[in-house]
Amino acid sequence: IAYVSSISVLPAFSIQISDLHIRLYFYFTGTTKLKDNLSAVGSLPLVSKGTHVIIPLVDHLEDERWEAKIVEQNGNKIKLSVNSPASAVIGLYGLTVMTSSVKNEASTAYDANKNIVMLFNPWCEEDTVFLDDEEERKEYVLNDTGRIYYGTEKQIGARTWNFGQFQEGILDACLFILEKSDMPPSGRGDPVNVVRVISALINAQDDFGVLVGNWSGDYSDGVSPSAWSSSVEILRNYHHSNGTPVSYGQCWVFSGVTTTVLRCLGIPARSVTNFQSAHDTDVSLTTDVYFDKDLEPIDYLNTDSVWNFHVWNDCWMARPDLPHGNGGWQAVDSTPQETSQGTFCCGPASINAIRSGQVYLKHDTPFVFAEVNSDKIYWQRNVDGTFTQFHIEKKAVGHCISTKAVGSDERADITHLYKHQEGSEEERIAVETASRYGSKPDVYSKPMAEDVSVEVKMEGEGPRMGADAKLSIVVKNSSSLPRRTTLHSQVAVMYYTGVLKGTLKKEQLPVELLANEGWLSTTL
Ligand SMILES: *[C@@H]1O[C@H](CO)[C@@H](O)[C@H](O)[C@H]1NC(C)=O
Ligand SMILES: *[C@@H]1O[C@H](CO)[C@@H](O)[C@H](O)[C@H]1NC(C)=O
Ligand SMILES: *[C@@H]1O[C@H](CO)[C@@H](O)[C@H](O)[C@H]1NC(C)=O
Ligand SMILES: CC(=O)N[C@H]1CO[C@H](CO)[C@@H](O)[C@@H]1O
Repeated sequence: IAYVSSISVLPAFSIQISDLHIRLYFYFTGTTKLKDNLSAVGSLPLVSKGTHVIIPLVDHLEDERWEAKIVEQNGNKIKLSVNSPASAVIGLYGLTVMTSSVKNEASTAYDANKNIVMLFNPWCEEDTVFLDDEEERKEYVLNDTGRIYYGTEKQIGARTWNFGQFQEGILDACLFILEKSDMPPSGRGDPVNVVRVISALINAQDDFGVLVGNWSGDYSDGVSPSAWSSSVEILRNYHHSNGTPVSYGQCWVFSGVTTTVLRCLGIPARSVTNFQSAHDTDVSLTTDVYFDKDLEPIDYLNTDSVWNFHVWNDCWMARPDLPHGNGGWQAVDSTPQETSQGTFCCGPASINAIRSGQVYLKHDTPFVFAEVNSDKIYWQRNVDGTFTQFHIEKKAVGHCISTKAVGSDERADITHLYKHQEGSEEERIAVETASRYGSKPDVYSKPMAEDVSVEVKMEGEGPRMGADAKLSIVVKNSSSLPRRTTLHSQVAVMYYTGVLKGTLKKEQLPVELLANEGWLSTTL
């Protein structure tokens, strides 16, 4: 979407406009610094890369091509309308207008003194980011404020966030971020590439990106992650310091800044919160908990964790690179957790592919799948050092996935977009399909005796700060025979990131289930 208001292109000699040859050249510069000397950085605009565009003058503009047409003529002033194709490389362009007289070979070049910015266009049907709903475009592209959810699924909190994508300096900061990436300009017409690069550059890890993550609890030499409520200051600080990473962020800050940058570049985007969000460290697509033979947890193996909540982004685009049906919302996660192809970035992963367990569709679908729909699998070490699974929790992960509703400040629950109804046949098929592509493909191949089930129930709203927590453990037998077993229970406190702080209570109780349904309750 480029508008050049007025460039004076007055021929130095007096001739009739009908005698004039006009030619427009668009140069993709990618950066303001390059405007004056393109050869200095070795990225000369090339016609073959779509970064040097020669625009013909035509009588009728047609869609999907670079063309210009005279729309107004007044004395020796003319006004041109310029068409660009939807696939045009986004970023900064320079413009040169060449005029020459039909009778005279000599031509004169005029450089526009303003840069032109090309953005993605969700209003344009041919554009990959086209979004076919005016209310949704107003929310996901134009709304500069929003809400980011946090807390626990029992006590969901909402934080008002100022995305500020139209505030002064923000577009410049976004273009500066693109400029910092090594992405060749010719790749910038494709929102899949652009979103992937942005997810890498919002975190400072490995590329001096925008924000440094810190979960230590001590933020004395920076700004505490919970003190931010706007992306504006963060992006301005980053740009004004010529790319010095800003301290500190956690997931909601990474997500808020990502929403700003994507909306600013014309890609529909929203911040999304997942409660009970798993972090799978070994691409097993399961959340694994390891115990020794006495059922003591083996801490150094227990690297997978479940966060109270985690915030990432959805962005909207077609996916011509994937099989049909995978366009629409795509998950992208800028919080540095695991590397993808050697870089801390994640996505875009089609949420349709996540829902159906088609984790082999790029990018990073296994990781996002595990965040929302992995089973929690408990393993016990055998005498020979191997592990046998002895319990599966199928509903422990991925609850109340939330985003701000369109056109209101209400919370919209979008869990159904990420996963089928918990426990439904479709959901089980998705989980088992996904795990076949993970590092433990045989997890579901051996049926386990599942006739004794365990459920932990929390009374009321769940634990509150400073109050007692009451929970009960219900053990049920659904077999036709009596069952004898041992109940190992352990109560621990954790940070919201799933990192263990300490153990409060540990117990082993023999349980005998005779009658229809044995049960046992313990409270803390
Ligand atoms: C542009 O940069 C190149 C390479 O650094 C240099 O040789 C050339 O003189 C510069 N041109 C101008 C107009 O500054
Ligand atoms: C987190 O912040 C503390 C204090 O502000 C600092 O000492 C520590 O190095 C930071 N950690 C990281 C990973 O930046
Ligand atoms: C953004 O959304 C809120 C809540 O729906 C609404 O009150 C506000 O007017 C919207 N702002 C814009 C600029 O559309
Ligand atoms: C031996 C015994 O009592 N078995 C019971 C286990 O529980 C199921 C129903 O939950 C009963 O049908 C069995 O009779």
